[in-house]
Amino acid sequence: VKHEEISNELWSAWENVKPIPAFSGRYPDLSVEDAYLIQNILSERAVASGDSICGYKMGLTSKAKQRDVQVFEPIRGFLRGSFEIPKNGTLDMKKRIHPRVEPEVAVVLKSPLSGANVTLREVRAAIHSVLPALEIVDSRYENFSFRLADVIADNTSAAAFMVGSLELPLSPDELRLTGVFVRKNGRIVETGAPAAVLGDPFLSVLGLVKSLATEAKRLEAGMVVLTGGITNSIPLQPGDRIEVVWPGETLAFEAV
Ligand code: OOG
Ligand code: MG
Repeated sequence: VKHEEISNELWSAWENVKPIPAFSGRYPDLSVEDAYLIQNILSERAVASGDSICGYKMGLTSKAKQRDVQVFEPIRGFLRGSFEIPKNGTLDMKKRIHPRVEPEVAVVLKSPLSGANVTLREVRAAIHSVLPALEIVDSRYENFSFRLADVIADNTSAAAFMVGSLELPLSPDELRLTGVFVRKNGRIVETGAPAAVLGDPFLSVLGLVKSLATEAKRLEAGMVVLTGGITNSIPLQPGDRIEVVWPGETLAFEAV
């Protein structure tokens, strides 16, 4: 499989805001291992272009999201520093192909996490804060249509994210049942709770650390982790106003 060639196509699709056909059709043997190698080329290229890797994301950690895209395994991607959008900001739709928004729980770390044998207790001890978040996903593939290896190669559709500042409960029991809803142009379109994410979003962080360990990588202090969409993602059109409402904090933006 031609890792460089595939990563070039994905990079151009992002830069030119032009979707491409999924690779699994053209390269039927494209494996998950190939896909992570391609993703790594994209992350190196992002850093070489002056961007930073400010954290990682997990995807497809809820049943809603898995059904959404018909891929039934959790996946990992990286977050570029330039992906972060300010609270109450705007999302520039001219730079987007077919973006969607989803509510997520973000975790910020106070100490590094590494190793295939990491425990949930170690994950909890390394957490600085649990924060409301939203992610914008924007697949580089035509019709938002892909298979497992495609979406991993495409850095799990990562495009942008927003993180709040009001801390959510650190206790898994409380966090699980802290509700969230999404309003689009004043109407509630999705509701959910962090329990949707593997029953406990900290398990998503655990899975991420184990997955990074296979490449001898780790999470650093200060990194942000998106634990995965809680509900279906919501398609965005120019002019849409989105509010992700958590108890005590609303994350809002306007697509322009
Ligand atoms: C794949 C990325 C999934 C999540 O939170 O589940 C994801 C996609 O939906 O395009 O970010
Ligand atoms: Mg997501």
